[in-house]
Amino acid sequence: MNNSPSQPHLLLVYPSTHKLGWARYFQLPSLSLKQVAAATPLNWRVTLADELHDTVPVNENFTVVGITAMTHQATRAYEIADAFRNRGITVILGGIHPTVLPGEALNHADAVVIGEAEPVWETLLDDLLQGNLQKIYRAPLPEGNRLSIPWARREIFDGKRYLTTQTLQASRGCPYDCPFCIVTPYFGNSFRYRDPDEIAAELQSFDKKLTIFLDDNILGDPERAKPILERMKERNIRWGGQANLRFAEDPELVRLVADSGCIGIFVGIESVTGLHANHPKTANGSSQSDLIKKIRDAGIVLETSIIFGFDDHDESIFEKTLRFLQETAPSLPTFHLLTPYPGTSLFKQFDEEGRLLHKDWKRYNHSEVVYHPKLMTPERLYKGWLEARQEAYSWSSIFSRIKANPRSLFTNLAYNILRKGPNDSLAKERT
Ligand code: B12
Repeated sequence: MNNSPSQPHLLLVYPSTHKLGWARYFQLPSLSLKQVAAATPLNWRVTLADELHDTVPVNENFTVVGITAMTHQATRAYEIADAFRNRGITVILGGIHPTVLPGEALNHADAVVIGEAEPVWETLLDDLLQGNLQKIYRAPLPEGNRLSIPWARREIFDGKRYLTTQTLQASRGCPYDCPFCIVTPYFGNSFRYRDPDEIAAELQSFDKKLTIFLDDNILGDPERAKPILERMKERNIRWGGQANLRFAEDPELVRLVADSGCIGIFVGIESVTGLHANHPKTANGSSQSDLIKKIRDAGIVLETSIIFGFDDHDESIFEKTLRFLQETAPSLPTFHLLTPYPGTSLFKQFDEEGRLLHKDWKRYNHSEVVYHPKLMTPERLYKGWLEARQEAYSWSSIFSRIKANPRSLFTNLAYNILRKGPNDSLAKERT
């Protein structure tokens, strides 16, 4: 690849509002930007500025700057975009927030990419070089169930330290459509899988063991997931990923996950009431407790994400949740505050009901209450969330979970200790 002054140069920016200290070395690099880099023609030079590690070089020159933004990053993304545009440098915004609110993003960008970069990025760069840049590049809504994506360009992470840069996707999309989630409304309800041979070839290119799948639901289609798990087992890979509890309804899949070098599965339990009418994920036949038990018995480390603040949650939800966690003992519970992200049906509902406290996007981060809960005050919800986190990571709770997970005792202990620190300091900082 040449590096001549005439070579077009793309700067990709991952905005961050806070510095993480040593914890930055345990983060995963942005797969979104890795894929944008992969879709960039090879005659372009590509540089990454990840604000967790780097200062964004706002005084340097680039042919174009591409910035990604989730909602909590949008305000910072706009600041960076404005700084470049004030110097006459072209800025493109993409990612979930600009996809949902392209009009807002266009106040800070020369063009916005709506949806996935792959189908439109090369055209955009050609238009730019020919002085014909359009304002909106809209990727068609994905269809069918085949996913073919260019291999990630991991060299953009060279020189930065992350937990691993070996992240990839086996699929995109999710078969469900939860009211608080943006994935299906904006990326369509097609669940697309890559060819197992293509995934195997990408895995083959990895030199270290630790690999993280960043799918919405890596086990969402058991018949497609199984061949991938077989290959990871053959290659002796250590891997983690996100799924849905219902994978435990298939005993063969559970066994395969356990045998395939899985270091942990993250699942959204969302609410232990499991009752809210529009929650399609909750058990069809088996209860959440049964499914957790099956996963635990197979020795799989399970991280469960709980959300507080649904409309059927009153003050008793905290106690009920802690009791549920004590009884079911998943390895690592995590707790989030319900956040109505723009573009979701939840956002529309709360906005129409006048329940949003503000639209200060940087505070839409799962750890602040940004709306009026139905059955308690925002303050009560916040306090309950903080206390639940603290209680779940008290030594007695940790030990009772570890006792219930004898097949992965040391891993569980290590993970829980790593989690306890940040939970304790958050509680200290905010109470
Ligand atoms: C993997 C993942 C994570 C990983 C991220 C790992 C990493 N560093 O890559 C982890 C677990 C760390 C994570 C954390 C969080 N996540 Co997350 N995550 C996802 C998930 C499941 C996939 C994202 C992904 O990488 N997809 C693959 C890439 C290739 O696709 P993509 O991001 O859509 O990018 C494509 C396009 O959007 C576009 N694009 C993106 N950026 C740009 C930029 C330019 C210039 C261009 C041209 C195009 C472009 O092109 C890309 C390639 O096609 C999504 C759900 C989803 N399906 O989007 C949620 C999601 C993005 N996360 C979400 C949230 C809320 C969070 C957290 C805030 C949750 C929390 N409080 O803990 C944190 C924030 C962490 C942080 N660093 O700030 C929300 C964001 C909602 C919103 N409106 O902001 C999502 C959409 C989940 C949801 N169901 O609502 N997440």
